[in-house]
Amino acid sequence: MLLRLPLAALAALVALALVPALGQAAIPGAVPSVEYEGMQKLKFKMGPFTIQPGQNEIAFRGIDQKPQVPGYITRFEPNIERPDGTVPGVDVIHLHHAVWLARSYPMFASGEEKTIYQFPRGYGYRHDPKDIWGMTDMIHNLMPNEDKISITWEMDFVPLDSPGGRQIQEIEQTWMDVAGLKAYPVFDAKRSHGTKGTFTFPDQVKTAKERAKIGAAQSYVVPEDMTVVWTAGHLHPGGLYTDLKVTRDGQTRNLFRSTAEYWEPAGAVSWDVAMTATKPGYRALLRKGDKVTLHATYDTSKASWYESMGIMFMWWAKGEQPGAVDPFAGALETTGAITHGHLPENDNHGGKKAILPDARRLLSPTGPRSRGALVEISEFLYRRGDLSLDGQAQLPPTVRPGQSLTFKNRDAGEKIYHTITACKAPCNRDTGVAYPLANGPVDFDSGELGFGPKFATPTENRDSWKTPRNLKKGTYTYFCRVHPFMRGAFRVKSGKKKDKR
Ligand SMILES: [Cu+2]
Repeated sequence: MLLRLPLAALAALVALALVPALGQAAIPGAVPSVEYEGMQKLKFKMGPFTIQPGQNEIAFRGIDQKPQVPGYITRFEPNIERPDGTVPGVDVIHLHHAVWLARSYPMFASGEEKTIYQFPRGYGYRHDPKDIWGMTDMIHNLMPNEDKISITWEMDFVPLDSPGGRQIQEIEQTWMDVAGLKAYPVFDAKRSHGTKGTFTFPDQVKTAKERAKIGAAQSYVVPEDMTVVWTAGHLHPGGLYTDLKVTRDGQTRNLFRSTAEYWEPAGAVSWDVAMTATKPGYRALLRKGDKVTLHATYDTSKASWYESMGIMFMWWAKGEQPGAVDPFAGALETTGAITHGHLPENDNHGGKKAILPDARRLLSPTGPRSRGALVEISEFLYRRGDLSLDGQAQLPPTVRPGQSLTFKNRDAGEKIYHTITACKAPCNRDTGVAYPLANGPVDFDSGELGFGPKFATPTENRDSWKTPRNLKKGTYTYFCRVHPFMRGAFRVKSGKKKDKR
């Protein structure tokens, strides 16, 4: 339960710079600020941090700078940037997630969808300079080289004693999470899950193993009358929408659907997306005892999605606010609007041209390379059958039907985690935000091979994995979900002479 950890347990405080917001490239199509008299536009930057080659780690950090006077945060705009101020491509470095914490609870959060929090006029998060701030984040380096990244956030801040401050009412937040609260609340949305190409978690969960992933924060019982004034969802690629629903006296109504609106030409498969948030006039009245539940729906028609999330942050004011609509009595507008436009960091979609050989056309290895059922992974290479290698090492190692090949991650000691994840052959095109996908003819996935405490790493806590024994004859291509430029192949074939390849 990371989010309940005392912040004193966080890593050493990191110096944080307050930089002027002037000259910053505006986010395209950003929802406009709600202006208040006396409002300050602040930009904070934490870092730069050195991001290790291939890093996919959860970090805990203290934040030692924040507004020094009491007031209200009315807008929050998260991002990452390089030391030169540019935003890296999402296919190179991405903000898997970042959660800003205060009073030992999530305050703001973002993933690569970079939703802008803009609270409606008259409402804000009350900041007390005595609050202790921290952060947990996961910056994912998809490349095998070191990088430097800062996490930035821009805030509209209205001091309590300013004319604007006196017009603002405090709102509080409830973290709804289909698989949380915990540091890494994830579930899988595979093609075999759900119906008609979509899967809703947890509604369509069938197995006990999947059921165990349902989080305590999937539901929330309203402790006193309140009015929800803002919410938006967080999903990973493949995500279609998150639904917040409310149940009262056995009846259920929709509270809000946050929809993933994709610019991605390949559809719901990448981070080239924005989530819808509630519109400025949204006021949903909840009564004491109402049960609010969260549901996350993924597209499972094109690919399987591993380590997926479904989160909605629900912001509310106490009591019945002016204009509040009781979802059981009136017509509540349950759809919203995106908070920004297409982001240029998502422009490299990938999959345009073949840059590696088609493994189905490669011969099987001969000589010493042909023996042994172990494939070691080191320095971002599958040492046998990696499509970027040459000669015998590139040829797909073979295994007889009913047997399996073992993969062992030798990079695990460097805290570099790899996966072996099925992708549809030839799986040899250029890497981008939408390529490759986990869309092999059958699903297999090793999970992230590596070690570390489950609450603080995405790993499986093992460094090896065996291919399924039930694969039919043929050539199987795979990639690493953590470093999608890594591609390999293996082959299931009988020992008979006619099986030439
Ligand atoms: Cu990898």
